Amino acid sequence: MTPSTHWIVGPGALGRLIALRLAERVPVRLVGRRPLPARQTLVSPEGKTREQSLAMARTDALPMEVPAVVHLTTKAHAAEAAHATLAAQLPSGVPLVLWQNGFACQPALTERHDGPVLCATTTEGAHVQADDRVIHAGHGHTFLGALDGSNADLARALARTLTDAGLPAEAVDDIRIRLWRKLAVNAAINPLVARFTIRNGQLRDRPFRPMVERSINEVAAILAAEGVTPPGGSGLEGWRELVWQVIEATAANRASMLQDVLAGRVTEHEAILAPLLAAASRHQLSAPCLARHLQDLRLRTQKLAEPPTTC
Ligand code: KPL
Repeated sequence: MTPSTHWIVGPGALGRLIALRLAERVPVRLVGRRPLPARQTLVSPEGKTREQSLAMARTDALPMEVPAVVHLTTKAHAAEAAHATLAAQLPSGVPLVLWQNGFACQPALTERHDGPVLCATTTEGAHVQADDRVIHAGHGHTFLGALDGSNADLARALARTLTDAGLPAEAVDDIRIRLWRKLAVNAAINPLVARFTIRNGQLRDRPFRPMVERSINEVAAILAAEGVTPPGGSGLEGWRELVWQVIEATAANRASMLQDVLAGRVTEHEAILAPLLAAASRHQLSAPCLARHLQDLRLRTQKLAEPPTTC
């Protein structure tokens, strides 16, 4: 029998959004480390609620079924460990879609996975309201493709399935550039809003505006050296336009890194800032603001891991 079930591994906000939308079109199974209620509610950006039952499985006790596709939707820092657990239980050849932010796990997992690998980058906005309720906060667009441009038919077929399920998607042959562009936006916005506990729109005001500009200058210099262009194709101005456009469009939002900080979770700093700083060092560029953000966020992660002091 041809496998038809899409496994979504990592039932955070994005994972559950994808699962609940895809479930209207194809068989879906949501895979995670802890049990969640099978009955899930999705609230659309227009405020419509829709309840659905999803098939579930625990990562450490997967069913015998062979999935048609595995969508890995964990946070970036959890992706490689989740993949290792899965890979031990999957036959070879199962396509994998990586939905992570940043540019850390994508090259490693593309190399390691025994089957076709696509990367996805999306501007769909979602957050979890409860164990059984996800808010689809804003419509977006998804791009899909393999780092080396291979498996174009698979990317096109998946883009069609996602689009039919209400998540507009497009197969592309330059996903690497698109991943770096999202990383650039995340690097300019996320560390600052997380550090000052502010919504994205507050970055437009003093004293934050010059801080954003300094981050953009560093990001633009690094990406120019890496040969990554902004969407308009015109250097620093192109990056400034992109970042300020996103800040404007998401002014009322709390960025994902701020949500992680507020919830006491590890942030995605290693996936977003570390690849940029590695590129800076390859090109002998200094990036003091980005380096300071990475250092602060690493320090915070260390503190999270320390046992609470008792007296
Ligand atoms: O992707 C984002 C996030 O919250 O991580 C945006 C809204 C673009 C901010 O960087």
